[in-house]
Amino acid sequence: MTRCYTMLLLFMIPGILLPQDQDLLAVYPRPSQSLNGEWRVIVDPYENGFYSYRYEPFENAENPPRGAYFTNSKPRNKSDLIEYDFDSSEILNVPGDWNSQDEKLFYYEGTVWYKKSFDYQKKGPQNRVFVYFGAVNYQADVYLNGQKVGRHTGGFTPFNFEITDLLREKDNFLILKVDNKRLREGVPTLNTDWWNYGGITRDVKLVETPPVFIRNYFVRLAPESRNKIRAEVALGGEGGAGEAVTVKIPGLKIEETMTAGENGMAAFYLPAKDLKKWTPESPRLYDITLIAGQDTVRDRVGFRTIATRGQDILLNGKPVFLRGICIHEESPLHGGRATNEADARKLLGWAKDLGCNYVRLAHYPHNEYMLRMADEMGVMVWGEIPVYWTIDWENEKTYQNAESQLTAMIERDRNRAAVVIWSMANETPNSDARLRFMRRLAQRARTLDGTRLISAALEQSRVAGPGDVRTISDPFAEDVDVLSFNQYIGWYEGLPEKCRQVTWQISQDKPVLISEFGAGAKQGFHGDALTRWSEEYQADLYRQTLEMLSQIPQLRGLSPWILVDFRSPRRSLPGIQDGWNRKGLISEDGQRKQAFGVLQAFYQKK
Ligand code: GCB
Repeated sequence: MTRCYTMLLLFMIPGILLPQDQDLLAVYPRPSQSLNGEWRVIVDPYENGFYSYRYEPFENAENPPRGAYFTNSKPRNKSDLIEYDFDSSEILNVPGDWNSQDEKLFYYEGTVWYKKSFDYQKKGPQNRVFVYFGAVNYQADVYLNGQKVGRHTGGFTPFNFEITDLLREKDNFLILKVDNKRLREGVPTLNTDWWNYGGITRDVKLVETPPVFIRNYFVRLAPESRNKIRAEVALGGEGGAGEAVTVKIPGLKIEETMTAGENGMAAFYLPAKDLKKWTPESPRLYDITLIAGQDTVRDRVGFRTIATRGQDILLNGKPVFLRGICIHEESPLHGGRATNEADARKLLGWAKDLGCNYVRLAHYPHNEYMLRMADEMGVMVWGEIPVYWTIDWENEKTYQNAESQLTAMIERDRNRAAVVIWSMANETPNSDARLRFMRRLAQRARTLDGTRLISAALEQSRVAGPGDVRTISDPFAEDVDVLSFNQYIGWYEGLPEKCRQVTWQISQDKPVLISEFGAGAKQGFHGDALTRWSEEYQADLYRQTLEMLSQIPQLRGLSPWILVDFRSPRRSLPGIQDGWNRKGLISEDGQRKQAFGVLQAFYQKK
């Protein structure tokens, strides 16, 4: 079945794919050459390889001196002075943070240089080659064969650069200056409650495409007509306009072709007859193949709808309760940042053992394996950007940084049926500047993807007057689809019995999610329910909190803080915390605490 549509269709619903972005976005489904593995590194706290002794960046010079580390210079003769040598320097594994690989880098925040050598045989003479990074925390300056290819800011989102013109068949050297210094104007800012793991923390790949290539695509149920699939395909490279684009979904007997328009985009409406919707109980994914000229991309995509009606969240039109848990991107298998499929399977497997159908991936975009695994395992996802606590709200550059992280997250993950909520921020203090910032972000998210719910983890407040009545007075509550907030009654505020004194008056006619609650407990430490840090205290807090929150009529889900204990430099109490936030339901070495069973029992009844 082949049909052609005019490009007029594209303008009938808000533009989703952005023609101005030239990045190659669909990377995981493509064949690639991995540059994972051992990289040579030089730790450079004074940025000696980047700045001259007059503190001028070497890269600004027309001919950077050989002392610039990205030139990868070697002594030319026995008298020559070169004060570094990648090839006899230490080794770190990529993907991986440096903190958990080398004891002396445990607390390090600054610059580390990375170098990898490789050969590369292009498959077609006209083809293009890109170097792709799943994430580098926090700023990466990238050089190939001594030339700068680009800079990227933001520690949790993917990026790539085209390197076609610089690439050789033999002895390429790829060098990165990676800097994880925290910055007041950064996103996140100086202060967080998680470890600032530095390094090339996700996969590195070389991806080859034909001259015209599929840059990105968005395939989902058409928001305006639920019995149709909407597939948009954006081509990159010269000459995308007029290229034939084909979408095949064999499981639905779909194969359609159309011609890309002036802007290199093709947009299809495809019949969705007999389609099995994606649900947590039955996470059906369909193989899809996209073909444009010589380029082919294969992916697996699920179809479902998510919406709100009054105070309900509707999954495929039916009310659903989100039985969730928060997760940080830390590996229970090898320590440090989680980096691979096995980590994702372990973390999401534990969430499923707890009875979850939903996870909040806090507080930044997690690696792509988590999202793909959530699709496969049937776990709904809240995705978030690190707009956390006291961001520099007045600073336009900070806004642009947050917006580009939001864009990169949505563009990477919007084909994942698992994702149901985009979160703009966590516990941000109310002010006019902050409200403007957040509203711009929410507007941007809706433009990029009108098919998900928008939220943010807000804070609750006390109503003046008699009794202890709590409410949500944050004006950003008007802008969200789902009203979410964190609360720590019984931990930061009084003892667990306080839950019995508090009542809730939430006036917004929206579904409510509790994005966090919790208490610290050291696994194996026992006492009575009033003994801080004991498993019994944490379990009692869970019991009392669940009882209290169940009184909120609009309650449609929870994601308590947190699945597993995680490293935080803010948590120093010897013998108990030792550098770990202990609010996990599971210890860092995989032992369940009593509260795990309390939440599991609650979820069994939901
Ligand atoms: C919060 C934050 C989270 C912290 C947690 C805590 O409200 O959102 O990032 O780790 O509290 O343990 O205090």
